[in-house]
Amino acid sequence: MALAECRAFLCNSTFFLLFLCVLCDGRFKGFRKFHQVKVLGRGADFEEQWFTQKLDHFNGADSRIWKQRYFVNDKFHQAGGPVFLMIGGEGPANAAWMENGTWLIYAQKLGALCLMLEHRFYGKSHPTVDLSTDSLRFLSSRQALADLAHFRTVMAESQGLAQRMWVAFGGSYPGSLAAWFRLKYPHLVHASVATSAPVHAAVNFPEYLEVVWRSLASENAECPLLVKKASDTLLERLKDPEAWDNITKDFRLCSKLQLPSDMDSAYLLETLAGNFMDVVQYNQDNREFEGVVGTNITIKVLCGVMADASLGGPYERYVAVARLMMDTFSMKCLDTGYDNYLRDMTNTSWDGPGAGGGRQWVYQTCTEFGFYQSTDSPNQPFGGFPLPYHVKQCADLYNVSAETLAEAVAQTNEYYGGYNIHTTRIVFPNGSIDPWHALGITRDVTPDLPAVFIKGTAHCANMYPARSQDLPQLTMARDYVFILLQRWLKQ
Ligand SMILES: *[C@@H]1O[C@H](CO)[C@@H](O)[C@H](O)[C@H]1NC(C)=O
Ligand SMILES: *[C@@H]1O[C@H](CO)[C@@H](O)[C@H](O)[C@H]1NC(C)=O
Ligand SMILES: *[C@@H]1O[C@H](CO)[C@@H](O)[C@H](O)[C@H]1NC(C)=O
Ligand SMILES: *[C@@H]1O[C@H](CO)[C@@H](O)[C@H](O)[C@H]1NC(C)=O
Ligand SMILES: *[C@@H]1O[C@H](CO)[C@@H](O)[C@H](O)[C@H]1NC(C)=O
Ligand SMILES: CC(=O)N[C@H]1CO[C@H](CO)[C@@H](O)[C@@H]1O
Repeated sequence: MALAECRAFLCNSTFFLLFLCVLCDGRFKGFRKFHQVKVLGRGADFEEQWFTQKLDHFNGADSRIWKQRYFVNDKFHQAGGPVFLMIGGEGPANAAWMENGTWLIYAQKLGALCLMLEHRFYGKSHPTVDLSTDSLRFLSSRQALADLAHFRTVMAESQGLAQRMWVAFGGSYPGSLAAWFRLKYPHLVHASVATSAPVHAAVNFPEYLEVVWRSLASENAECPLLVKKASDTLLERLKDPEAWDNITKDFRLCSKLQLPSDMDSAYLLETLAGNFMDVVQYNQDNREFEGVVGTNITIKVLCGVMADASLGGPYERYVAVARLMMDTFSMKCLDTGYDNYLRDMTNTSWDGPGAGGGRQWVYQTCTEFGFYQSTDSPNQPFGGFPLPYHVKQCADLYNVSAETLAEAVAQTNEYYGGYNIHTTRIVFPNGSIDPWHALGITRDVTPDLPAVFIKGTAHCANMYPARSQDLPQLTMARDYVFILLQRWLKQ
């Protein structure tokens, strides 16, 4: 997404959950929902390039093609050096990564050529004329991996890079793709760095909010308890229509609260819980270079508000958190109507409000991964958005039934192997604060499939540029990945 488009979208939207233009995203449903993250756009020095790609890699009789966006940084490239391929994910590829990021430090030391390929259906990589469910049939991780394979093959031939060692990088969903690229195409990719990668698909992912509890508790044991009290009070008040006027004012809702269905209350409650989920997922990640606003809102800041008795009881503090987030992202009001959400998410236009990635990513969750962050566990602070709320969206948005979803998720694990990954030369960094580690590889599978556990860090922390205040274990993790790469590039 170009800077101007990105801004225009953010400014015009009354959509609460805004989209971001980053790589290690995690935003959309699953990788948290659509984020209330503002992105200014960086990396403008890197020219967009276009690669001719097949629409359907799994049908030899289908010759349709489209143009896929990619970026190149040859600043560090030395003759005979490796080729680093950064895998794009569930949002526009952000060229800021061509300018900053740990992978570039490795590239500099190893003389690597750096490429980044945008994921089909996101950003400017449009394989079809629209986002109808008929078009979205061509959106899957398998097609995306085949895109990567074809890109790798053609670039190797045309640029004389066939004898080079290729290394795949990715964080979050693209981290899984980096692992699966090595797994499914071992002849094309020599090694992978799969950061914060959920390799196991699951319809229900209640562990996400359990980690949110623990991550809040790691700041202050009282913090998640206060959040739970506030959330319980809100749930109680929602039962009384007389209280709805106050709730409307408290949370600055765009229109007077009405709750015609369970979906509406679930959507409201999930939106408000999202304030905490987003902050936990990206706690202290060094994302400024991506142009992300609001990175100074940390777990410490939220727990500070929750502990501030001068604001009133836990409910009033929860309200204060919601207002802090809205002020940070310059949002005038919060649109929490499920109908509006459906209207936006069923718009099939590339100019539509869901096209920033939301409509596409939720489709992938409904047809491949699930990853629904439900409130089904007793050991988490929130209430009111159980699994059926998430599953029903698959039917409402794409006519995908609960049975079809369950089969699709099982098939994803059958196809990739889930935790039971059999290959070599993949490193799996994970952060203890990051809720996604619950679906990741967190223990060495074999000496050739090592995990790197980073205590105290959030989603994809090791991918971001180093800072002086980084935890020593984060610095060590970056160094360890480098040592592995050095070793593997000699094999
Ligand atoms: C709404 O808030 C006002 C002021 O905070 C309070 O006096 C009133 O009792 C509340 N109304 C309901 C129905 O809870
Ligand atoms: C990003 O890279 C540019 C150019 O190398 C540099 O000036 C800037 O300080 C970097 N930003 C971060 C956050 O590392
Ligand atoms: C975050 O940074 C912005 C801009 O620098 C500042 O206005 C705001 O007060 C900061 N918020 C917190 C909670 O520190
Ligand atoms: C989809 O979104 C576009 C851009 O916002 C808008 O012009 C169009 O009317 C919307 N389509 C429908 C069916 O609502
Ligand atoms: C939804 O899916 C069902 C079962 O596959 C099918 O019979 C029905 O026609 C579909 N409805 C729409 C609107 O596509
Ligand atoms: C939270 C978690 O599961 N962390 C694991 C990450 O991986 C290391 C192995 O390098 C394990 O020791 C940690 O337990």
